[in-house]
Amino acid sequence: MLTKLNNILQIQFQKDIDNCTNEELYIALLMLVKALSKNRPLTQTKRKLYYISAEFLIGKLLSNNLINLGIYDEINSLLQEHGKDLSIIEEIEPEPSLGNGGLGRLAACFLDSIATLNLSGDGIGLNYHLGLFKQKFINHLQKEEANPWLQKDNWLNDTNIGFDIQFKDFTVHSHLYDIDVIGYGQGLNKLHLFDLDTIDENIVKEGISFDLTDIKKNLTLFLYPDDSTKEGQLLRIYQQYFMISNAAQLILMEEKAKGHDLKDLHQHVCIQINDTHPSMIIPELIYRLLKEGIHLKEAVHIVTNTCAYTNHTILAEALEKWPMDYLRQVVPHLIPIIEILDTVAFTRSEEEDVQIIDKENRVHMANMDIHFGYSINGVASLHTDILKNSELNAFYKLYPQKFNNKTNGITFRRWLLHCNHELSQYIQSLIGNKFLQDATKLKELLQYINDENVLSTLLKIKAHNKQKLADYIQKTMQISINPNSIFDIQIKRLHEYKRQQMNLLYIINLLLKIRQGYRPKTPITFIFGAKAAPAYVIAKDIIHAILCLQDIIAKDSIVNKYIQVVMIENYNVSQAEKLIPACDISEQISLASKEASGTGNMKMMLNGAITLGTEDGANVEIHQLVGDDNIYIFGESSDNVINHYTKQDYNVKDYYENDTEIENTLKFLISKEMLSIGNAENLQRLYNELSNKDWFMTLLDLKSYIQAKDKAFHDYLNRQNWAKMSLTNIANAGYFSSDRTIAEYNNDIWKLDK
Ligand code: F55
Repeated sequence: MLTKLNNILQIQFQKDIDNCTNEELYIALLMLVKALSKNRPLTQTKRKLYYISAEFLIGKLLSNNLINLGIYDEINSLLQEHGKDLSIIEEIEPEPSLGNGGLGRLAACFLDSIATLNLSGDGIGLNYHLGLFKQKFINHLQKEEANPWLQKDNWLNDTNIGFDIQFKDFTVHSHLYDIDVIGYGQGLNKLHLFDLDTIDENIVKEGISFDLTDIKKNLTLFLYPDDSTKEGQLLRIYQQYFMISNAAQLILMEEKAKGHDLKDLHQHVCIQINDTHPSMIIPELIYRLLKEGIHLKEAVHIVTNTCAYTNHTILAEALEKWPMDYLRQVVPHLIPIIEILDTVAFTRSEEEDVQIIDKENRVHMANMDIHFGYSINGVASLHTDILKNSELNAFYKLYPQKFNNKTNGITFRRWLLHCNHELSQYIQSLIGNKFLQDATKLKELLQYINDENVLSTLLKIKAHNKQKLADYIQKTMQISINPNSIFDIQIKRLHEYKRQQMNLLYIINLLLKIRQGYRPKTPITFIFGAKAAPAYVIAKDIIHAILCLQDIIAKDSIVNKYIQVVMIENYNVSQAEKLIPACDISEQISLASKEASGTGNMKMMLNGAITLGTEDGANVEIHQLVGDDNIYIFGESSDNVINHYTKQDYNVKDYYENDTEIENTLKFLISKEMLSIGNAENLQRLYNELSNKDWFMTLLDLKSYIQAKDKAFHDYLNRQNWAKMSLTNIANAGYFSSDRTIAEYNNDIWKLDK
């Protein structure tokens, strides 16, 4: 390996390993990995999957690729012998900015598992130049900046593939870049990212604003451009159509190249539609099959048996509905097809809930997916039940056989082996490495539940990871945190339903108690990481309030002995890799029924954190696996919450009007102290929202949250027992391997090797 590496360094920089810089070494390693992956054959199965997604939140790739190629340890020690440090070199890689949250990270975990299980399945998406914005905190406010991540040397392989994409008023020609997806031990697939050569990053003015109408220059600039205006919505439609028309053409091209008859498309291909963003692939494929001379009825049949849809949310505002008029302005050739599909759907059921085109002449993308796909799945068992029994009940009655659950998973290569090297080595020293193939083997750890040595080693590893995180925060943010405090961590997109505001109210409540003389037994560090969508006003107000509180506590010389708040700037995958191994308490506090699954919950559990959560999403399954004693569950059940919404009987005032403690906690948001640091506009708006509306029922669960959280902090003092809980969580995390999830997708939906 040394010879190979030195050869590359020689050709590229006329240097060898002993006198090259870390930057040069990073580039050489990137090239080495690319060369090695070329030696692997592309994965072949009888059928091929295409996973189409607006996001692939892949994270940095160097270390993961080295792990999956089986050469991480070899390279690591080789570098050490020459005075180099792989952990420093891997930092040089910019993080690809191709996703925003759970949906995108799930797609990335899935690609890893699909390749690892040696299934032929490629990802298809877009090559956003500036991706999701970079978050800056200025005057306690989130500011958005462009996030250029594409450097000269990168993981993209240029292809000479491109397609004509026809919009109403003009045609563009796409350009395909591929990233190798290297499985662990075996498997090689592609992530196909489509782009346009005419994109112009210079049209971005201050922050992230740009001319929304200059499609040839802006099409693949940003992920999720602001869609609060008509122009913004049109741009999203342009992006989506560009993605799926490229996908359709690539798929049909590959099928023809294999000599397959397009009439047999569904025998050879399946397409997983990740949320509704790629839904236009359905009418687009029908359109293209018609052009190939296939009759309408047959085309509809073929496409229906090719496409499968995954739902990631029940939030109405996140289920896409595009006005027919907008679609007509961008892709008029799809209009007659959508109208036909709408008519066919109407013949199957006249019920309003299942129509494709609604009374306001908007196309319900999810409805089209369910009628004209052969599978619809939710992403955790509770979520799928809610889809079947309430949200999509009308569809469930129509097509019960299409509905299935696929509880999410995470790749243990990134979320254990890579991010927590010490823990993964230690687990291997205890139970061997069989769990790397079959994650449920982690259960064998349970034999050590009373082994004091093992328990104290687990605590020691956690302490190391906390120290490393503290060093990182010191270095990058110049904030010093106490590594001996409890690390209570909430990291996820900012959304009212995820209830970062409830965590905030807990901290305010605790601050007030400390001022009244209460003394926590162990200091606590509350860590947040979250980006808010640029147009999501209240979410940005919540960030503002957290940042103000962070300051107030830091400046209070009594309170700061006991608690500290740190909000991490620009939370992303690379930071998650540092935060998760250091987590003691994993905050999963969404309003029951609203978090489809969550996957951060699984990552933290796997790394030995204890969940503090509601019975929502996959928390329900975590709870079942670890039992009552190894998790902190609180709050109203999803049934009760759904009832409150149906009856519209939740009145937030009931929860503070006769409760001065809660009232004072709320009022702190607009106290002189907060207003002296923050902006009246933001704080008052947040206060009004919470005290008048509280759409996501923060106050409904606040009391039981406080109780459960206090108990967790109290239990933390019993270190031995805490270590047992931690071990139990790690041991039961095997179920959440994305290898299991993908095996289920394959058995029930894709059937790639049949
Ligand atoms: C982004 C843009 C739009 Cl228009 C709609 C949704 C999203 C998005 O980011 N969704 C998302 O991340 N959903 C999450 O998917 C995860 C994977 O299934 C779930 O674990 C999580 O509960 C869900 O919120």
